[in-house]
Amino acid sequence: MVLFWPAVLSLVLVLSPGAEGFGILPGDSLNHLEITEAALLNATVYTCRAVAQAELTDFTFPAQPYTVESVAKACGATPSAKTFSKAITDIIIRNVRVDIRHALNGSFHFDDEMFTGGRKIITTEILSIKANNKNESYEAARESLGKALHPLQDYYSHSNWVELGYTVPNVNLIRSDTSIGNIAAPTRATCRSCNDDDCRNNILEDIIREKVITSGYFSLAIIGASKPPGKCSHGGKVDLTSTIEPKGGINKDSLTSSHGHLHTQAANLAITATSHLLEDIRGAAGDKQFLLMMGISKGSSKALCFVIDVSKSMSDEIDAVKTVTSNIVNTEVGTDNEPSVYILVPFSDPDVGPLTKTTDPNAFKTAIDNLSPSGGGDVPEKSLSGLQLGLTTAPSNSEIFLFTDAPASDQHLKSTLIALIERTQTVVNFLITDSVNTNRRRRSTSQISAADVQVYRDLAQTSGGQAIEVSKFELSAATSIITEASINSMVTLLQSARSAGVTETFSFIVDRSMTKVIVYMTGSSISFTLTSPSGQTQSSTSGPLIESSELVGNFQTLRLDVQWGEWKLRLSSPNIYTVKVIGQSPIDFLVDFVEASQGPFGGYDTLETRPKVGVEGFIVVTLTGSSSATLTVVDLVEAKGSNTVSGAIQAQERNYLVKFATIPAGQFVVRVKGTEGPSVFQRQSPTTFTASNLTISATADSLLTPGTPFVVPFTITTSEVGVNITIRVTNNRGFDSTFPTSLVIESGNSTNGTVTLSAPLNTPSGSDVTLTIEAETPEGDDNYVVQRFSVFNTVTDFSAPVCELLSLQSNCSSVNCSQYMWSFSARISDGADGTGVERVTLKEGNGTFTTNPDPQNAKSTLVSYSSSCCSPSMQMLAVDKVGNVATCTISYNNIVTSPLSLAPKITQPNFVLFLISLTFVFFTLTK
Ligand SMILES: *[C@@H]1O[C@H](CO)[C@@H](O)[C@H](O)[C@H]1NC(C)=O
Ligand SMILES: *[C@@H]1O[C@H](CO)[C@@H](O)[C@H](O)[C@H]1NC(C)=O
Ligand SMILES: *[C@@H]1O[C@H](CO)[C@@H](O)[C@H](O)[C@H]1NC(C)=O
Ligand SMILES: *[C@@H]1O[C@H](CO)[C@@H](O)[C@H](O)[C@H]1NC(C)=O
Ligand SMILES: *[C@@H]1O[C@H](CO)[C@@H](O)[C@H](O)[C@H]1NC(C)=O
Ligand SMILES: *[C@@H]1O[C@H](CO)[C@@H](O)[C@H](O)[C@H]1NC(C)=O
Ligand SMILES: [Ca+2]
Repeated sequence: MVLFWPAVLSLVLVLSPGAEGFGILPGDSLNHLEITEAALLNATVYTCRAVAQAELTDFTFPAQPYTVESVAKACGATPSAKTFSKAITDIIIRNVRVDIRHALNGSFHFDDEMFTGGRKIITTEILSIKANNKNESYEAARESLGKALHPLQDYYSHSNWVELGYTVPNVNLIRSDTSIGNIAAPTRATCRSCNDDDCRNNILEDIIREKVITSGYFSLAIIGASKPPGKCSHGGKVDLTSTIEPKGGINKDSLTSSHGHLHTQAANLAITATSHLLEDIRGAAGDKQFLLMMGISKGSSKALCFVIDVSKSMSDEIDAVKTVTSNIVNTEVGTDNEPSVYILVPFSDPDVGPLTKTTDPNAFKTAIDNLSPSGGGDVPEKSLSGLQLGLTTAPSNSEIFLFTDAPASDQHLKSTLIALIERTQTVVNFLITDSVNTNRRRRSTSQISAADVQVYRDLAQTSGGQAIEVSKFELSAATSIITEASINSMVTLLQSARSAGVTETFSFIVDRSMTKVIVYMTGSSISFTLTSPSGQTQSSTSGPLIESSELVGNFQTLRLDVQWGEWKLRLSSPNIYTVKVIGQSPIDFLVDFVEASQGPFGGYDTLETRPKVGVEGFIVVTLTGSSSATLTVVDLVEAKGSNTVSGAIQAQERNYLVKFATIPAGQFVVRVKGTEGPSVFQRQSPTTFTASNLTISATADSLLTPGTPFVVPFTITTSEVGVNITIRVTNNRGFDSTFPTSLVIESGNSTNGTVTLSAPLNTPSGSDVTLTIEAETPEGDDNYVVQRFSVFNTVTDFSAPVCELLSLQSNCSSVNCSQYMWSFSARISDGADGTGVERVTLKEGNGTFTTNPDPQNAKSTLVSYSSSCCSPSMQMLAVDKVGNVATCTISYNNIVTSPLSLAPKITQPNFVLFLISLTFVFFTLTK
């Protein structure tokens, strides 16, 4: 089997702790990150090939080793490189996090012979992933996927599966309804002592001979270690059970582990097992949905998300949105700019929603066309609740457009929204009509005051978006300008806000990868002077440096003549103003705050909170869109000034760990510089980040059962004892929650609390809920933790559908196959207790394939197929409603090989005896 050596050692040193599970040790050992990345890249390549085959388009395998960029390109989805990279990182983070959050729970690592517990984690997460994908909750699916893969991969390192001589994965680990295998009895001895230098033969001969499955025991302490007599240990320096008789260990985590001589076999089996699990998820989801889970789509991979005030006064605005949506759908569908998902959130007061989330542009258009102004009126509207739903529904790093002519009636949500913006790094643009700035003549009470607009401005600025104030007549023009840039996948070169009266010169670099450069300014009476790299200057919109410009309301756009090199832009205004420079380029970056784990294995985990102010801090930067770009500088730049803190970069191929001696107080952005060949590039995070003196952490199981109270414990820590902390808790689904509204920091500098969430019984399985817990000191220092939980209903259907052949006809002969045909009909059923057949699709075969509902049984589907005899076999995939997958292979001339289904009823054609193949297997595994 080909072993993939990913080009990236990437997050290895950053995120992967060493000791438990495939780790990072010297030599060419493979760790969880590499195993997972190799399998994800491979599964994506094969899925894209299947899609290409179905669409009759060409497909070329990328060269080995695969990379994010080469796979995205082979998939015809080059602009998806960033979302693909993010999806892989999200899955890997969840995998590696298991070592940090569940270091000592044997089930998560198949230690301590905890086979039942380990399999339960895997199979439960698989069902949850399938439910999430069906519900298009792809981010939740990725989180569960990472969590499922960790124990699955560890099995091959920590059990004796490899020592038993198996060269294929244990298929029962991803099935719920089978025996895992011949597991050693609790009292049965499995190992003898060995010397650390040579533990190759420490597993007892009878265990090997009888193919008894066991795994190593693991503990950081001798006291309290519960290794029963005669059992194997995990082994290695941190595992103290390996110092108790029988001494030594059996793990294959690296080449230098106790059974390091089997590391490569174990790692390869882990890759294959990961591939099988992915194949199962893909079968249940369908190819296109699987690719969406991986962040790959034709087009831009970006969401188009509108949050619209639909109260009475909004009819002109709604018409403008209809026009702009039509234009986008008409011009972008089928191009590289086509959005991957469309989201619509209408709001007034008290109504928010219903939410529309669809991949079908026409369904989106219809939803927009059906909007009509109603309710609300001359009162503030629930704009922030609408935005909360948009922010928790759109994928991370999206761009949202909010339309309103009213102040927010729910301003208490402002800090929650800032938390969501910082966590998702989504850009929010406000299109505000009827504000005092744009409607000076009218003096209606419904106008938005300057103070009310400030809430929108603050949110826009934190997210790197614009707060555009225009008249109703200018709205279409403003919307076209701002959405055009968004769907064109522009990168941010510079973004800043300044107080009234400040004059400042900003600089930005236009690099060779850039094909368009646009400057946005919001404010009034802004004067500017542009200086090009060659030293030319220009202070008005007409001149050689500016190709075109538009001014609508408070929003000025300059499209620059693209000249490589460093530009300068001097700005001044008697009023507050913002400036943003964006450019079209494939090269971009992802940034995540991480913290060093205090756990036994070290490593770094991503933060779901603000980083701690005034102390050492770390971020991980990933460059996307170029395989040859190198990161050279990472700075945290004050958002309202120019002070910077520079980071120390530790390069790890595609990813970088960046260490800052002190995380600054106040708002800051992340600015990176790098090189690609001779070109120097500069990018900036659109999002503005803030650090805090408080730390907050929450750990809860990720699956929430409707109707059952779900408890989320959290801890707040700060250096001052006795502080009274205000707690706010919100969720995006309107679920009931109970929590303490204030907590006092006790001795030990921390305090604990719990949130109890209750999802109503009718909440659909596979949906998710985003919970935000906020903590604020009397001085206004605040921090939060944002967590997403999957809603998951217990599943009782573990059986895949079965295929039953009803009739088969053929007159194929060995000569001239093209003159002859074969055909069959079959029933695909899911059993009386099954959830029913959801979908049957043709996987291989060139014939005509049709499916029809079974008039006799609502849980079954009828299939008919006819094909030229030149294509002698076919394969179809049958999926039930909870995602159990079966593959049926049928050919006209084979023997029945696996009558697992009901006995085939064969209608015998008049003259020839036919031999039928009816194999029934779970995904690619033949037993
Ligand atoms: C790559 O994926 C294909 C399709 O799922 C699978 O058949 C193959 O075994 C995988 N290769 C590896 C090395 O996992
Ligand atoms: C609590 O914080 C104070 C002030 O920073 C510090 O001196 C003290 O050591 C902390 N106590 C604990 C138990 O962490
Ligand atoms: C903390 O503050 C809240 C609200 O400000 C107040 O109701 C509560 O009594 C305070 N708790 C203590 C222990 O002072
Ligand atoms: C909070 O909970 C943790 C873990 O359950 C515990 O170790 C700690 O002592 C608790 N702290 C307080 C202040 O109750
Ligand atoms: C954190 O604490 C320091 C010193 O106590 C203080 O100067 C600073 O303003 C605080 N930071 C925040 C974000 O409140
Ligand atoms: C379908 O046709 C293609 C090209 O004609 C051929 O390569 C392929 O093997 C056929 N598939 C089956 C299942 O017969
Ligand atoms: Ca079933």
